[in-house]
Order: sequence, then structure tokens, then C-alpha cells
Amino acid sequence: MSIDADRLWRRIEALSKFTDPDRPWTRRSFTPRFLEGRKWLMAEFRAAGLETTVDAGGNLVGRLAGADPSLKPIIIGSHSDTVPSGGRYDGILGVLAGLDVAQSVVERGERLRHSLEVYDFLAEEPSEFGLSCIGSRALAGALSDEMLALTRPDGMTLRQGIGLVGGRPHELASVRRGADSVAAYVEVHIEQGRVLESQGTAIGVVTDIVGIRRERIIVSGRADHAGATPMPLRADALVGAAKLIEAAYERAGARANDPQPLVATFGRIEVSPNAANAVPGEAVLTLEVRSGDEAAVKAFGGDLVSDLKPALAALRLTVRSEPISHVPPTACAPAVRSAIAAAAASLGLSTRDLPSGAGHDGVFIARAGPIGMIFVPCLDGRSHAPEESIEPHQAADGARVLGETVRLLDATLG
Ligand code: HGY
Ligand code: MN
Ligand code: MN
Repeated sequence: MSIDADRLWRRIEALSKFTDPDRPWTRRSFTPRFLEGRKWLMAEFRAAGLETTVDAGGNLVGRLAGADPSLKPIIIGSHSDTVPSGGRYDGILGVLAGLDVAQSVVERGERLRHSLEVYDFLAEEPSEFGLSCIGSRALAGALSDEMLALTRPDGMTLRQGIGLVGGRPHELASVRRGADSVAAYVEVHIEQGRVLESQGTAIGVVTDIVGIRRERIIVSGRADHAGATPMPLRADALVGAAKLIEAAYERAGARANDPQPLVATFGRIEVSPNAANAVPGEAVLTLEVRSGDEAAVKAFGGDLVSDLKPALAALRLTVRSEPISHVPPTACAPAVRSAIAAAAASLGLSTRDLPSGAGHDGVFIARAGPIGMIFVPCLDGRSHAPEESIEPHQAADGARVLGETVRLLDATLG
């Protein structure tokens, strides 16, 4: 199944240019910029001949009906939102590769046995509501009322946000896919690490996607005058936060060479009153822990807080944590992995198996059917940074392998 490599690259350049001009490459979910990108994408889906809608969960979906309506659909795609100042290719590569594969089917006058659905999942990256993978959670029926009530800083609820992007939050049940309702899900993505590039390998066949747990850790002390409060009387919440951050860094660092390494990040911190002349009274930190070892992911934050409690109490501080989200590690399906490897081999592209340290929508789609992921190398493994970079031939390799994988799965899956 051939794709049009020039068209794919032109589209990647065009969609990435929908960015906040002062901080490339930023297209945050639920913003006017995101909706501009979506409008462009929807027009491209339609022009390519796909039956295109925004589903109740706010996902953009382009569909090609298959010849056998009794078969479950094959789903391909990724996401068009970005992290702040994020990468140019994280997400859009998979959406646009999926679009090109579907368009190539139309142009060749072919009809697949299975319906083919191309998804731009809503808000794969952590959104201003504090939640990620919102569109794929909707498919899995994993958006709880509590999640829908989450608010972003301007007071909008996630329920309202889904409406803002054209979804229908009161009809979420209509997008839910039960167990065994998807023939296969395949996503092309940049690796976001250095393995493929350092080994000169063209294609990564993902074995599994790490588990990710996010917790809010609240350190409470007392806000005081920064000049008039003697050091021994202070209860400085940020000093306690610093102890937690250092301990987490050391504990995760000690597991760097484990068979299932663990990484821990405090990527967000809010201090109040956040003034140069006030002792910090409270620090709210977001801890994110990732590993293929589910038990380790679950235990890390709780152990950290309970072990450090006495040291923080000695600083006149209290500490508590609240869970934000927990997604267990997810295995890619052997049948999809073999199809990807066979597809790459038939195109003369080298492959290797590797785990994904990044999270992806596939972890939710896995509840409805077998999933697989195709990784392509990215420059110096950089991602979630403006420097993220790939070459046109790497994008084309990913799309070609996706097309061939779809062809193989369409021929072999029931
Ligand atoms: O955060 C992640 O792993 C991803 O890039 N969504
Ligand atoms: Mn990302
Ligand atoms: Mn991504």
C-alpha cells in the first residue's frame, strides 16, 4: 500500500504551523489554536474522501467503510494537541500518517474488508483540566463524572470543554467501545528517546507502554514575613518540597539500571503566596512516576511521603498526597507486533523491539482490542521540547509501515 511522502510532509509542515507564535510548537487542547488546527484537519479528512465527524467525546474521526460490515473496525491515528512549547511531530505524525494511508486506499480504488477509522484523539497530553488521553478514555468508557467535573483555571469544567471542541458530553455512552469491539489499533509515533537513532534502526516495534501515575503532593507550612521571621521559627513549605524532590530524584536514580527502570518527575509546582518577600506557606507539587513495573509505580509516591514525613515534621511542616490518575503498563498485542515487523521487513526497513517510556492513547484502546505502535527515530531523542526534529524520509517510513501493517491486518484478522 503506497503513500504519498511529499503530501505527508507538506501536511506535517502545514498543521505544525498552527502554533502559538510566541512559543512554538504549541497547540494546547481546548484552545482557539487547537480548534484552528482541527478545522484545517477536518477539511483535509473530508477532501481525502473520509466520512468525517467529531464524536461525542470530542475526537475527530474519519471513516472508510469496509466491504464486510460484520467485521470490527481497524483504527489508526494519534493526537493533534501538544505540550506547551512542545514538539512539532509528537502526535501529528500519527494522525497525518493515518490520513495518508486512508487516502491512498481511496485513491487506488481499493476497498478494505474492515472499516478503517482515522482518529485525532482529543487531548492526549495532560490538559489544563489536569487529565490526559481524554478522547481515548471516552472510547474506553473511562471518563468518570468526577473527571468530567474537573475545572481548569478559568473555571470551565471538562464537561463544558468537551462541548467546546464539538463533542456531546451528555452522549458519551455512544462512543464507548466494549471489550473485543476493535479489530486492531495501530499508531505511528516518534520514539521520543535515543534507542533507534543510536543503533541506526529505521523502525521500532513497541512491546509495551509504561504505566503512569500522577499524584498531587501538598506541603503545608506557614506564610510569614520574609524579613521579620527568624529562621528557627519558620515553616517554609518550599524547603520541605525541596527535600521531597531530592529524595525522589535519588530513589528513582537508584533504579536506573533495573530491568524495569522507574522514572520520577516533579514537573509542576505551585507555591503560595509566591512572593519574593514572603516565606512560602504552601507548595503543591505534581509527582509523575513511570515504569513497566506496576507495583513500583503504585508504591513510589506513598512511600516517599510516609518516609519523609518525620523529616518534614522536624521543619514544622505537614505533607499529604492525593491521587490524580493511574494508568497501568499496557502490552502491545503479539499479532499486531508481528504484522508491524513483517510490514517493515517487506519494505526492507530494519526493526527492533522496544518499550515506550511515553504514554499513548493505545493504553485505553487496548481495553477494546489488540494494539500496536510503530516508532520512528527523532533527532537526539529530543521530544516535548521545541528542538524535536525528524526527517521527511523517517515520517514516510512510519507511514509506509503503517499502510503495509493495515493491509496485512485487514487480510488476516477476522
Ligand atoms: O506524557 C506522555 O508520555 C505523552 O507524550 N503523552
Ligand atoms: Mn507527548
Ligand atoms: Mn504523543
